[in-house]
Amino acid sequence: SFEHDYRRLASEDIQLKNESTDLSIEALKLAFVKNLYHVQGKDEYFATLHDYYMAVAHGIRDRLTQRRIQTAKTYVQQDAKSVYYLSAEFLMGRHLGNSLINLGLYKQVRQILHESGLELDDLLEREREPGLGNGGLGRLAACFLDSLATLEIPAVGYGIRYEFGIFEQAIQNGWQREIPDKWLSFGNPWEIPRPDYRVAVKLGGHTEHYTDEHGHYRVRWIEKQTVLGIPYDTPVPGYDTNTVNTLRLWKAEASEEFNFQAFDAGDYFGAVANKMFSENISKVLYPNDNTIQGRELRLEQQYFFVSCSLQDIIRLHLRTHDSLDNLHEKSALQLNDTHPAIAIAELMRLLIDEHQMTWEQAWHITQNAFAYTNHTLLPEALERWSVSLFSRILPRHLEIIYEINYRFLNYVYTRYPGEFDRIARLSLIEEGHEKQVRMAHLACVGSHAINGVAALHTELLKNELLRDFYELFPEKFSNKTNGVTPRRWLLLGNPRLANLITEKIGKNWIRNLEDLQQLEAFVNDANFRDRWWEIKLANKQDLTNYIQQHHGIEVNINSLFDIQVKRMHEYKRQLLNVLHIITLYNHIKRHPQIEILPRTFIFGGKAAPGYYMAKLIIKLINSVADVVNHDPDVRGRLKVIFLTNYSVSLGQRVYAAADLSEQISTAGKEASGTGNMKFAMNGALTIGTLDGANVEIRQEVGADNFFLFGLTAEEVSTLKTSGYHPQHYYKTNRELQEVLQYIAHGYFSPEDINLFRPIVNSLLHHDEYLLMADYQSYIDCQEQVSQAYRDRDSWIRMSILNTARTGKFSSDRTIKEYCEEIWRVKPVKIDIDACEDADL
Ligand code: B1N
Repeated sequence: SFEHDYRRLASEDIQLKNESTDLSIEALKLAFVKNLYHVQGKDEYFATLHDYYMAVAHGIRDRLTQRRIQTAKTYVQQDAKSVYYLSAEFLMGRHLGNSLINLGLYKQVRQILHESGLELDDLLEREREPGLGNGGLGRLAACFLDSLATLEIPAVGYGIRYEFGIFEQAIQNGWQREIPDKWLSFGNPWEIPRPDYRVAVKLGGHTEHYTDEHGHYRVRWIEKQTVLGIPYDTPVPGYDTNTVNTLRLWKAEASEEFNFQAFDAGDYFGAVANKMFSENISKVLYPNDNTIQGRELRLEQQYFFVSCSLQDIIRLHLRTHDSLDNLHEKSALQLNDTHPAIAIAELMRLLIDEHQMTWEQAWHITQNAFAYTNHTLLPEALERWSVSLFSRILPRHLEIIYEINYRFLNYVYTRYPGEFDRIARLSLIEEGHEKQVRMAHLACVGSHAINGVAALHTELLKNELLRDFYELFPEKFSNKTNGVTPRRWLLLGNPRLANLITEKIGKNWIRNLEDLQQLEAFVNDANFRDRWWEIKLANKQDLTNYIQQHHGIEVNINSLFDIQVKRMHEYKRQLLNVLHIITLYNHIKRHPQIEILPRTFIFGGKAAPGYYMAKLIIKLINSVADVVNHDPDVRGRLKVIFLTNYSVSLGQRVYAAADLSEQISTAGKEASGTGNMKFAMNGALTIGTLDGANVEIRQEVGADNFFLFGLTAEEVSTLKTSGYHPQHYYKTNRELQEVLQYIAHGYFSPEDINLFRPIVNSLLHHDEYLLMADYQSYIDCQEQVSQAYRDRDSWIRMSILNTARTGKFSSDRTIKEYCEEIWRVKPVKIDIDACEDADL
């Protein structure tokens, strides 16, 4: 057998291990050449840049493989408790650069390639970014995986291997156009399919209740169809550790049994239709951020990946234990928002129906295994599924949810006898003309821990959105302020700054970001400040070159780079930023000789394809850009750029080049934000509201080093309940009138003067996000920014202090808190004898 042969070969010490683990320059060179030949099937005569990228990627993946096997083996041998992070999105970003950084091979590989006449940067650009997420929520999951591996925590990320990730954004005549993201068409060297670990997932049909041969009451789910889940594994290396964890994503395929059945019956098209139905499940990522689309396929996606993952976790557990009684002692299951919350009913079903457990025991295990993170307070993002849809797709789960609810509401009644309003508010089922399952309520009841993602957000959760649950189970609630990985967002994205920091304080900061504090000792060192500034200018030059190349727009690197990159959403108020630009433009038009600080306004972000207002705002930004960038009165003092197709890779260029970070959401709406942290870490100053993690960033960097404006969350709420009248601000503010009139009268849309009317109407008559109320405060604050930027020396000091004081916002800190306070998991050291200490 193969296994026998393999064992014999391995014992005869065929140098398999050394060949794919050797990190020496000679071994790497050889691996690249061999892979070019044998994996890509090319030699230098035929090879393209993409072939070279693939050859290097395979060489690096081979070096991760031995570590991953060793990691998995060690976890099993030590019977370690493991984290399973369930998320519908993982926005990983490109793998090659990150793998080189985390393996400590970046500089060596760059050198090797350079000696062969290849530039690493060119190869890195050949990698198609896996865009399997929308924005902050998916990127947070990716930062968490990096920190888990770096902290040597046993962990698996479970999600969906979408065939099409987030659409590619094109801009046509100023409008967003969506292009399908065919990210797999040139192959993906980072994943390994594992068809031997496939699982079957049922959908639809009905249930049958019966008594088994022991006289026990049981339920059978007779499904309408079965879909197969095939796992694809991607290695997740930690920084400067031997740990390599796994991201396991599920692809949906047709189950052969079903196909053949239909085929045998002569129903050829029926068989093919089933195949299409099955493969549709993992076909495409829903492109909404912070809103739901209550589609049947989306519920099927959620259930599909959750069921695959739980079956996989159970299989792994039973490999080393003979029962599931201690499942919760060996597994911490984290729900990344409610998208995987159906896992609570699915684990109950698996334990009770498939593993013959009692309700009470199954419930004990479920509650102790699960924890739930809430990521948003926005009502349009709270998941509710109609009971009728639920019963059609997941009939057994609906029964289980009703049983959970019945028992839960009985308990509520004992705590609050006679309080029927409270019971209705807490119920997992929302009554109304169409009954709905409230997924957040299911997540709260089925979990032992519930957390928000920033201090303010957690307070609002406890006092508003989940108030009744907080009163019932205060001990379940805690805050876990988000963080970002300094490996990708500083070391990889800003190598110049990273090198300067390492030169001054050593390289410990990469694993222990609080060490950045030591930079404060250099704020009074004029030479250090000069170098700090030169680096910022060099990064701005890089971004300027990118803009020149991709947008054909000339930018002045001495202007203030004022940047807002994030998903397009009304609550994030890109429109408020535009109102500021038009305000400055109006100043210039009225007084062409006016002294004005040169600024480059940079935007980037995708709008959900069905989000009309967000798309109109993109068009407005591009229309304002057209006018401002070409008006001779402006004389190049203002430039407006809308970066097409904002992504993780573009982010890596953008954060390093920013002077000013726009974090201007309506207070109380942005749960945390994580871009805000990436900017501050890279030495940008923030102009922001007291929203999400901005509050904590300001606390850390100091009020003097942060530009604060706008209403507080409390003021927003008071203003709204007392009756908000946006017209009041319009009538009393001359400048605001002028600015809105530009838009209303078609100044930026001469070809269709009413084009932007809906924007003006919305501001004047609803203004849900209080732009009018915050306008003057924002404009005044921006004037302070301009003044501050003129004092270069003081600006650089503030910039240094921002970087020095963002240690708290490493996702390593966040993950340590989850590990200690929610998951109760400990690091496991991985030994690799053959592993040499590669230097950075
Ligand atoms: O999650 C991030 C936070 O930093 C952001 O403030 C928050 O807006 C973001 C439905 C979401 N919340 N909810 C979503 C994404 C996709 C979807 O289909 C909701 N994204 C967030 C990380 O905590």
